Amino acid sequence: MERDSATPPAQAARKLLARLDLSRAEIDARLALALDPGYWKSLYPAFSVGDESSAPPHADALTASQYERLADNLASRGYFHADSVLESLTIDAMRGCIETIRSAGWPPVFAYVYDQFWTIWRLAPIKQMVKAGLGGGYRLISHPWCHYVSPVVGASGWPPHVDGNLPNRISIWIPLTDATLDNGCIYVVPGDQNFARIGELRELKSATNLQLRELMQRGRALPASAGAIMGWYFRILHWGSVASGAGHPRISTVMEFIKAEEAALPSELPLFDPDRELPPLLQRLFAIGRSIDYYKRFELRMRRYAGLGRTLMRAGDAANRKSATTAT
Ligand SMILES: O=C(O)CCC(=O)C(=O)O
Repeated sequence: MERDSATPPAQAARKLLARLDLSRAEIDARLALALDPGYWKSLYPAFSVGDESSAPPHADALTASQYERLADNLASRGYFHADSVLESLTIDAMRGCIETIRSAGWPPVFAYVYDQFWTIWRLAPIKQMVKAGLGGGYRLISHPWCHYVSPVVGASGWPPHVDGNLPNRISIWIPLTDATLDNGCIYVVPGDQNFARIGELRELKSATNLQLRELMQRGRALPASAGAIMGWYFRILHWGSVASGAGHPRISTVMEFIKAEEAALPSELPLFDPDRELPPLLQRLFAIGRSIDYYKRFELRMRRYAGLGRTLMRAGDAANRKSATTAT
């Protein structure tokens, strides 16, 4: 038998956490529900599952001067922030969906079973900005996520990180409630000026006092109203800040994109073409499962759902293989 080399407190903590994991019976019951489009439709009737004919949301394209400014910010600083871009009707419905999913005991990312969480990325201003960053023909990466920061003291978004030390990728983040200085808005370290030094810093296992102070001083808070769009290249350092406890939850959704000519990592597959049909339910569940597994390093509470995530990936794998065969 293999010896457990963890310290006794670490072993005790692991045992305690393991008790929170969904049981096999709970995973099976949830899998059966997750595979049933009828269940999702009755849970949130305002949204559809696999209905290509349902009306896509609307958003005006960015004006030429808006676009020029934002594209310039993205090119020079590595990120952009556009307020008041998406209609409140669209945003309210998405927020309502996440609240409903959560109340039914699912992690918020299950909102990605619904068509509307996929069609949002096809809206004109988002397409304009992803194209500005990556050129035409880009694809969606299988890493959807929904962030939910409760309005309690000490709750926080994700700690400082880069989305990957990889070129030709961009993340687009949409706040579904106002993201404020009090409820955990995003901070970035712009990639301008001494970007090379900041880039190196990201790789360091520890930082000097000077590096740490420089990094803190460069951090820029990005409060944003619901319906804004924000985006950053993968190598831009960013984080969700710590909430002070007052006000409303900070809810947001995010999607990652990759340039047409860039080779994806296996962990980014399958990629989705934003100009083709929406992914089938099984592939959505695969992407949800993958993200749960991937992002539990940022959100410890996702450990509880890790077994479900892996089960969804196994269920979705056949759909991935089928779509890879049809695409060739
Ligand atoms: O919303 C957050 O707290 C962090 C968002 C983020 O860093 C991301 O999605 O990459």
